[in-house]
Amino acid sequence: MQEVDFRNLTEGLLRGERLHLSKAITLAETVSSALFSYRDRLLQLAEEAPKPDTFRLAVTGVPGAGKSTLINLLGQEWIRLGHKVAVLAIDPSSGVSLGSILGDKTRMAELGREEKAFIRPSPTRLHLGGVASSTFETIMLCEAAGYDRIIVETVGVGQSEIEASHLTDAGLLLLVTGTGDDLQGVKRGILEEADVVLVNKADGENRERAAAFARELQHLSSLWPDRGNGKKAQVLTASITEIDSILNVIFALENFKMEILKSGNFHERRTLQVLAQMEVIIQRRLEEKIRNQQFWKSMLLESKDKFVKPGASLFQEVNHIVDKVEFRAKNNS
Ligand SMILES: Nc1nc2c(ncn2[C@@H]2O[C@H](COP(=O)(O)OP(=O)(O)OP(=O)(O)O)[C@@H](O)[C@H]2O)c(=O)[nH]1
Ligand SMILES: [Mg+2]
Repeated sequence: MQEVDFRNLTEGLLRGERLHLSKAITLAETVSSALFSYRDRLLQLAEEAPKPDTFRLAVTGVPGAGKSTLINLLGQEWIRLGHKVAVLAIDPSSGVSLGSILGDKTRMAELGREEKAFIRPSPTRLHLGGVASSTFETIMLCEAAGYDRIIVETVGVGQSEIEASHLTDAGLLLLVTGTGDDLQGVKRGILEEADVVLVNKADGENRERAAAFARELQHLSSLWPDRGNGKKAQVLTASITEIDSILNVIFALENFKMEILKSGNFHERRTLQVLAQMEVIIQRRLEEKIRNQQFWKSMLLESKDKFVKPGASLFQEVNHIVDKVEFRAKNNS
């Protein structure tokens, strides 16, 4: 990368150009050591850039619950209200990702055509570091480009939900009736990450059942512990066939945002997230530094050679290498 390309990239990013935002995210995710200094400058710049008043939302729910379909509508409504919307996906499992990315292309087609929308399927399967290791940086870049409503969609129920909830201001959980998502099937841990719970696909034959399920959940939510913000999850029903139900979701979310802003919980939560990210990013950078040093590469090769013959000890080698790394660090300081 040349200096002039970098300048183009950052200027375009700050102007809010989608193409430049895309390229900036790719640079932030680079594994090429030649680009690390550009990446670091980019992130610093993005951090310092003036940003709109932003709101980050995690959308979770079992596969097929209707997340992408809902985000498509939610995003368009937000844009009509004057916002710029970025949609990111966290997808830890390589198996599903291709299918869901293809599916999302069609399910979010209308939103994708909006000038003020940016949709980025997650390339997490390319990461060595596991689940969406750079989603935080991606969020920051989107905000530097002027996007003020950031939606993080997760695929599957599990680790990615927890991850997403640590990166966002609010959690929207989608449930559907009649798919084992009854009360026994709903994992408590997942409910606890939600600020707004949607019983989705409340239409046709499902309508009554969804309403009853929502009532049960609302009752249960009064028994769940809150997320430390003094607020119980709000339960709603929704269907793509009723635009009013989508507007209600927006209303509930914006309301929630206003309340946590007022109570101070919004800033408290973001500060904790920054501190948690600081640790994660430092660890990643340290690993990167070690991995790129010649001594590390030759040490690994040497150790691997020992395993050509039987009898070598895994843990002896591990300890030996860790000691050496520590010794070098001490002597360099
Ligand atoms: N009847 C009805 N169907 C819906 C509704 N919302 C979504 N669907 C359908 O449910 C199916 C799954 O929707 P998606 O939006 O792809 O679900 P998802 O949660 O994003 O799925 P993954 O990304 O695979 O986890 C699609 O066929 C949608 O058309 C709804 O409100 N009512
Ligand atoms: Mg989806």
